[in-house]
Amino acid sequence: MKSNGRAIIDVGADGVAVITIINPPVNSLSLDVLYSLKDAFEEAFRRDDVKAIVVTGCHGKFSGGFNISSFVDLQQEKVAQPNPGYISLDILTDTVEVSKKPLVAAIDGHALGGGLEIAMCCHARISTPNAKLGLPELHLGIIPGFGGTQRLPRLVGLAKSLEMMLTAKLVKGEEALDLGLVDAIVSSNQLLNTARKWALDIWEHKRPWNIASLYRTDKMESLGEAKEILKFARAQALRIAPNLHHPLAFVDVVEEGIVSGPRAGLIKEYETFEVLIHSVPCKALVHIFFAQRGTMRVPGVTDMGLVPRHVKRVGIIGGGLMGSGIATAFLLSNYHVILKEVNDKVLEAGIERIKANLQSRVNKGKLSQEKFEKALSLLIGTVDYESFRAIDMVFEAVTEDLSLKKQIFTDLEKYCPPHCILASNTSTIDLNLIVDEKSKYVDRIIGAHFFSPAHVMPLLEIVRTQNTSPQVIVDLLDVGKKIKKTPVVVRNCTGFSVNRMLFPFTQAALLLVEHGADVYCIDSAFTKFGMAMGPFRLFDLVGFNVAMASEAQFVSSMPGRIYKSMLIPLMQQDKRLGETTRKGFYLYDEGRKVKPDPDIKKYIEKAREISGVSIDPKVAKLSEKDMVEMIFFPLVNEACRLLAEGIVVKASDLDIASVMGIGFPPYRGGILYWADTVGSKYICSRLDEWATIYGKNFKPCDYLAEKAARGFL
Ligand SMILES: NC(=O)c1ccc[n+]([C@@H]2O[C@H](COP(=O)([O-])OP(=O)(O)OC[C@H]3O[C@@H](n4cnc5c(N)ncnc54)[C@H](O)[C@@H]3O)[C@@H](O)[C@H]2O)c1
Ligand SMILES: *[C@@H]1O[C@H](CO)[C@@H](O)[C@H](O)[C@H]1NC(C)=O
Ligand SMILES: *[C@@H]1O[C@H](CO)[C@@H](O)[C@H](O)[C@H]1NC(C)=O
Ligand SMILES: CC(=O)N[C@H]1CO[C@H](CO)[C@@H](O)[C@@H]1O
Repeated sequence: MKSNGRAIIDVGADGVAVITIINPPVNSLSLDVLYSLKDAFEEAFRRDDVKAIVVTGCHGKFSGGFNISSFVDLQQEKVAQPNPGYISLDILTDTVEVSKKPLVAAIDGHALGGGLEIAMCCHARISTPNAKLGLPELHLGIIPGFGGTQRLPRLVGLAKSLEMMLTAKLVKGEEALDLGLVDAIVSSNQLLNTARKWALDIWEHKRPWNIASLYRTDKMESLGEAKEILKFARAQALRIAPNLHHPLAFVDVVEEGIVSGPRAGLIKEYETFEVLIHSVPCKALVHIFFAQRGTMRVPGVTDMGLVPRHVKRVGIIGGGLMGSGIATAFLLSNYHVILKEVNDKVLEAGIERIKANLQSRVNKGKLSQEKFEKALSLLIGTVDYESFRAIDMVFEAVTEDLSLKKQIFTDLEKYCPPHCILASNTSTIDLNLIVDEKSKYVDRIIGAHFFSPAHVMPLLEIVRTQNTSPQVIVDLLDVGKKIKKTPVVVRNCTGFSVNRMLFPFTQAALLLVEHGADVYCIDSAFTKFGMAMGPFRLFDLVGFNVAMASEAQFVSSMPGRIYKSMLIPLMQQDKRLGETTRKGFYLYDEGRKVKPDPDIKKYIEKAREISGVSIDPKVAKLSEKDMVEMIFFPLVNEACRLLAEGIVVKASDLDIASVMGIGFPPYRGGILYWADTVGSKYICSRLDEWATIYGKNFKPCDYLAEKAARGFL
């Protein structure tokens, strides 16, 4: 059987045994690694020539934590259940931590999850300044299983440990030192020697031999304080995700350790872990973890052995909202950016927007002054194309106007070098129309659809035409990853993946309101479901002008499936345009506090009158579950169409698009994963039922109907 990593032991002449975890690329933990570690520890304890022990990783990484693929094996019960209790208690607590020989962890790179839990069993920890330490289990729907919930509070204090666990926050070397999570910081090349020396010093009593992390009390708050902190943490856990159990489980397990002692805490920890690993949110979050990485795999493109070309200089045309956001994203990732505008005045405004974007990161403490200066130094503004002769990739983000875009691409072809990738930010224009089919350059034209604000929103839709070369797609995927976006490759269609899914969603919401459902009840049903906001709050955020412009496109691209409501146009007439005018479906005060507006009723009544719809008592009394279904199932239906039409290549890409572009709760696994848990038969039957009452907009597409007949998506 293929081995999933191992640990090796190497005893030096100084009497220090160095135990190295070896499991590239991230030194993840597996049962093989753990059992091999156990053997290495036992050998070190047994051997008379070993005085002290150093545990470390390799290739600049300590350990990325338990291999997440093995979670899937556990959930599907493909492997014999490794007993977390056995690993946590018998191995880590009763063998390693109680060792009579000093143990020092030498940490470089990541020490995450189980990796940090092993390091916390050691008697001292030395790290590099860039090492990142943390327990990110929150993101996976579980709690740590190897003692993390008990040892972290005892090393850094209760308040700090709960904050770290409930935000899944990683801390870097310096901060870890301040917190007491590590005992010293040294550079990478001194790491191992310092750790060896430290271990020997403990052995020779030149340094204090700290008692086991598990039994330390020096950082722990008094019982009275602890109660307050736990209370606060529970409130925080409920706020983070009222639908989730596992954030609360962190607090319960930590509390057990305080009330009944750390050993009882360890037992409750692994028992809770075993339950959570089989929970629906954990499965969904693990699915999202892999789905997100999976967007980088495009059959027929990324499996051809192509290597992404090096992109160093990026040109951006148009310094408006989108262009300046895109420029900011590139500058933050150390790319040289050349921003072109039509004249000096507009150029200056664009540069100011970029500065403001960067400054706001400084203000939020997310960017140092030094990095701010560095980023700005990489930016060059221009009003002509001369400097475009040396760029590798260009993003066009000018006003949405076909003839303007055509002109720009003609210019670009003249000035940019032959290898330069030509990307357009168009959200509405068919790329095939922008570039003359006969152009020599059609193979390097690609769409790059960012979401506003581009330097903040994580998703990037990469739009390929039938002529875009696989190399160019591979290049843009790589660039997207480097600027910290999650790229999803799509084919051209109105709205691409995200806006196209959103359209039927907003349409169904309008339909329900005209038939008698309450705007604010609908939004509340969606926030309870776990969305950041409901459809009407979203309308306000996007702005009514944008929403109506988008509707106009769908009217021509999906004729026969449009629900024409006058509700928003009526509000537009009164200059209520959404959040920017402080009046939309809600009222917004100075501090952007949101309030429902009773006046909304009169617009709804008028809209109803125009469409000739009367209140349907059934709709007026819909349960929250029904509201969510009637608005989300049309979105599921559209997602199925996107798959059937080949706009996206796999369902999991739409799960990511829905989570990152629409705010669908990741712990429900994304739109199609969720649909699968609800059941395609049920979805189809409800859509059929509504189609007969409210029109064919609801009618399930062939793809969905077929899946329902077969019983899965
Ligand atoms: N046990 C845990 O709780 C745990 C462990 C590791 C990583 N993480 C999370 O994953 C992120 C690290 O990934 P990145 O994207 O920054 O690194 P990366 O993209 O540099 O990682 C390289 C590859 O390793 C894979 N990978 C990383 N850690 C893995 C693991 N433990 N099991 C299986 N595959 C793994 C990734 O899918 C990726 O393909 C962190 O943000 C962290 O929150 C959580
Ligand atoms: C996790 O385990 C799987 C299967 O055993 C392996 O293919 C994969 O490379 C491992 N991942 C990491 C990050 O170690
Ligand atoms: C770029 O895309 C955005 C968002 O889709 C669109 O509104 C805009 O018109 C495009 N161009 C510019 C210059 O922002
Ligand atoms: C390359 C490609 O897929 N082109 C399509 C873009 O979208 C229009 C309208 O849907 C189609 O007609 C093109 O074939």
